[in-house]
Amino acid sequence: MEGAEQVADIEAARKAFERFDLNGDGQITAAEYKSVMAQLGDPYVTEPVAQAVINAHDSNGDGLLTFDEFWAAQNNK
Ligand SMILES: [Ca+2]
Ligand SMILES: [Ca+2]
Repeated sequence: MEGAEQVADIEAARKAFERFDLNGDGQITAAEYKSVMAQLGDPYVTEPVAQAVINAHDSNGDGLLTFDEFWAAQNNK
């Protein structure tokens, strides 16, 4: 069942990613991250904080989080 669990995880991660990717362009910006965290009830995530979170997982350094980078972050806790 290891394979099935992996699939479930990636599907859950994709849903989470889509929740943050407000405009559906496949990348999470700091502004998107910030507004979703505010919706989730965390108003303390300011845009610089959001950018720092993204930068921590942004492996190609473009300041945006793709699903691949997001997924790698999920697997790297
Ligand atoms: Ca986006
Ligand atoms: Ca990136």
